Amino acid sequence: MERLRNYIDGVLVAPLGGAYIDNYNPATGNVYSQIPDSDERDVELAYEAAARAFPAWSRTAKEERSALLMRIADLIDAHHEMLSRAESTDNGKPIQLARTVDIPRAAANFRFYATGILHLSSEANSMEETAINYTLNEPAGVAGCISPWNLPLYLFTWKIAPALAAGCTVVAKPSEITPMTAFLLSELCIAAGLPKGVLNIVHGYGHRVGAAITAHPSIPVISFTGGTKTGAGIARIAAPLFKKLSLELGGKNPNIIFADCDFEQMLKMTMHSSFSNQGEICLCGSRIFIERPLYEKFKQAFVEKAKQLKAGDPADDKTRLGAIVSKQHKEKILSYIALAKDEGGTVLCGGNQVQLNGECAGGWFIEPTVIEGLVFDCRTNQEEIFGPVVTLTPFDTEEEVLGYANSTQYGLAGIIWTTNLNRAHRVAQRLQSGIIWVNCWLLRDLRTPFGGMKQSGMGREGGFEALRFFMEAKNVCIKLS
Ligand code: TXE
Repeated sequence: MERLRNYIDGVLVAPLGGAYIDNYNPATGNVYSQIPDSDERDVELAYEAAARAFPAWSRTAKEERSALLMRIADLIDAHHEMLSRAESTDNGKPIQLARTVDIPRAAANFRFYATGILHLSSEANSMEETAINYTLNEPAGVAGCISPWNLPLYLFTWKIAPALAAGCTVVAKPSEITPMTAFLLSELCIAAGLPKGVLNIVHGYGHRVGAAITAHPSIPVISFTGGTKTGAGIARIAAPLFKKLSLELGGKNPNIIFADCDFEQMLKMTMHSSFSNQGEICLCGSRIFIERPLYEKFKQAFVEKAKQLKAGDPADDKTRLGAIVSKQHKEKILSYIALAKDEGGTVLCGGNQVQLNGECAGGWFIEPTVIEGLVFDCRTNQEEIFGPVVTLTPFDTEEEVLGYANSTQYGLAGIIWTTNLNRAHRVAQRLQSGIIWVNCWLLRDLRTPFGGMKQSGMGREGGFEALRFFMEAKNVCIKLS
């Protein structure tokens, strides 16, 4: 069975403790590889390699760093099919999604920051005849990057690309649930000629490897994407060490549908925003609010479409709903469906685990599930489920739906469907979300700020903000004589 290795100081190495964790294929329920169960000693080795590499990398000309990152992007493109298959096997997502979203966007992340760093400028502030100030942006040091399992390579590269472009060296940890493409990336980095120690990838559990990165006294910057509870724990450790923190956490996003929307376009996109990646995207719209005159028509059409969406083998080109990432997560989703029923909800379709045949007989699949009849402030409508489960709630006024939409502890994304431009602006302004899509979903311009309000996180990724996050701004004030 394949054993993955850590990528430390430019080479692939076994964990010092010699222990491994089983890695499952969610579509079959079988262990298909093993990943290092690394500990603080491996993190320390990675840190030391990154610290040794930092002086040279941070002083490497931007053009040279850029060229190296472009080379990695080219290698991702050159291995597009292999990486797509690996992502689909490791995560359970449909191969079609990995091919069209995950892997192309991983390459795009590298290209975006490889070119972005060439355009980053700094400010000068003149105090007329008295003095002139200018700002230096200097790489912050060794950066810690911790990423989740839902969009494995996509979110991993969304952190390490800006960190490396900014001139930081990196100790990174992918999710132990989906380690494969990060491992394959380490092979591509070696092939690209990335200098040793610039990027180090340590595999293992969050409470061991992630915690060691977070608590490391000489890693001044932590970029994390994952659950809100984990993020809070990281913040508790990082705060007294005065680390710079970027936290991208959970969401419970509202999808607000007004009766004047373009119905067909809305319906098609609402299927995606509800069930893409089995609902395991922090930006999915899991609470669907429908203006009352449209409620019955929407409900009928949406449930009809949801019933047609069948879970299937992720490796099949035609599959649009794959496997749930882990057995434990599948149980969590099913427990929320049971809770929804306890809370008085009516399951309009789905609600059950799916039993496939053949190779996928032991896999973890759940039907697309649509629930109505719940009050806005019940647990089902307040807590992140992170699966193919949505609730439907009618509303009569803008004021009412804004109250529902803003009622959760989260504030990551919001979706608005309307052809009334004034209303779109008005509602967008009052939604407590860091990212708002009007008449679309998941349309991404990498220059825009990406992140959430309230308990959905801290800071914004994307654009120059991500580059500046990995840098320290230093003001130099020169008095003019
Ligand atoms: O996330 P975790 P999990 C949500 C979703 C999901 C829940 C838990 O609701 O059900 O989070 O998912 C590492 N110190 N999202 O268990 O545990 C861990 O190893 C440092 C939303 O995957 O937060 C992994 O690499 N690191 C989300 C990463 O943190 C620790 C995407 C995320 O794992 C750690 C995924 C610790 N103590 C899940 N414990 C989104 N917003 O995109 C764990 N980790």
